[in-house]
Amino acid sequence: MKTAFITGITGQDGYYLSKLLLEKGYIVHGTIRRSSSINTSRIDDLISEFQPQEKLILHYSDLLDSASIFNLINYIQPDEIYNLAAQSHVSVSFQNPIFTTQTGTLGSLSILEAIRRSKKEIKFYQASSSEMFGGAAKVKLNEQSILDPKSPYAVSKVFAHHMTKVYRDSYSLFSTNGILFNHESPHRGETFVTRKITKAVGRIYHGLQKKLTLGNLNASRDWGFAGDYTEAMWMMLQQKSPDDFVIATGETHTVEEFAQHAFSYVGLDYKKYIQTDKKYFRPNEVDYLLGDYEKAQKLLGWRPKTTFLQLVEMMVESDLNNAKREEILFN
Ligand code: NAP
Ligand code: G4F
Repeated sequence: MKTAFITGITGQDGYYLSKLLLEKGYIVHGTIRRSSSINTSRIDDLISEFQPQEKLILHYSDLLDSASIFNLINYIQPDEIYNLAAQSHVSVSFQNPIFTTQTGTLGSLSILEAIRRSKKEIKFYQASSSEMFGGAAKVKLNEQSILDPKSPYAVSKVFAHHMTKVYRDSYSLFSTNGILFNHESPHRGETFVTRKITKAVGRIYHGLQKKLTLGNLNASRDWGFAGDYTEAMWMMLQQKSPDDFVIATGETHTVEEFAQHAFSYVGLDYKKYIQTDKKYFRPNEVDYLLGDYEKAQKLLGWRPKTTFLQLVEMMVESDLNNAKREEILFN
């Protein structure tokens, strides 16, 4: 029976990855941060099912507390570590650059150091990001493409990405970078653009909201489904040797196209509801992201299973249900 340690288990990917590993029979340890209100809502169903059987074990920790990371890795002795924890909102990284950078850089390095000092061979997954590419040119990006980060978030991801390679090459660690393009789901944080749109569609449809205010509608993203992408993370750690992989769909769509499909799914014309406000524009925008997942397909046998339209529909359906519940509760 394998043991996995997941940082950032309370996030979107933490939910899908821990669900997958628990279903595969893993013992899963995860870190949660102490906050004044409980922040485990995304994994509550997994907690109810797997915590009583001691298959899911949660520990208070923060990536900035390197002592706690060291102690946990020493205590858990995991076979695999998935480093998903990050201040992952690009726009917020301009407002909180130091926290974002410290978490993204020193946090990852603390884990790599703990693995280097461990007697056990521990496989490591680093959550790298397509944001590292900067998205200035309209080209398909792969593992060889030049990194040109445009935000504090992206710079911190470049640091961890390179450090993961340095530890692989210098100390023969099994350390892997998954360069994941945007991936979404009904569990996506509500301030990322896809979820902000689908949540608004649900609420507008149920009469709980009138307008949706967004920023740059022309930005283009390669959007996939988080459930498909977390499976790729696991596949990377089942290989004989460590490597870096781009995970993407090979299709790109603008924010406006996403909104158009989301509104039209419930028979509404998005143009009647969307307005823009400068406050949602970024100091430096990543205009265009499109990924080439050929290497992952060849070596991992991975390909995306969910189409763009299926993703939009899945998210709208879920937010229609959420809005319906809200309507019943508060009206
Ligand atoms: P998410 O929903 O924002 O989850 C981030 C997780 O990190 C949460 O559990 C959060 O805890 C935790 N966290 C934040 N700061 C921390 C700290 N200092 N110490 C410990 N934990 C901390 O992000 P996601 O979408 O699941 O993404 C997972 C990882 O993949 C992130 O590293 C992200 O940067 C990267 N990534 C995501 C995408 C994407 O499209 N989703 C694409 C490429 C790469 P709280 O719940 O307490 O806030
Ligand atoms: O949904 P977003 O905030 O995601 P972004 O910036 O692409 O970052 C996400 O994907 C990265 C992978 O490439 C991850 F590494 C990162 O952790 C995160 O998960 O914004 C997408 C696009 C941007 O161009 C933004 O300017 O949508 C545009 N946008 C337009 N209006 C908006 C809004 N973004 C947000 N969050 N909110 C808006 O109102």
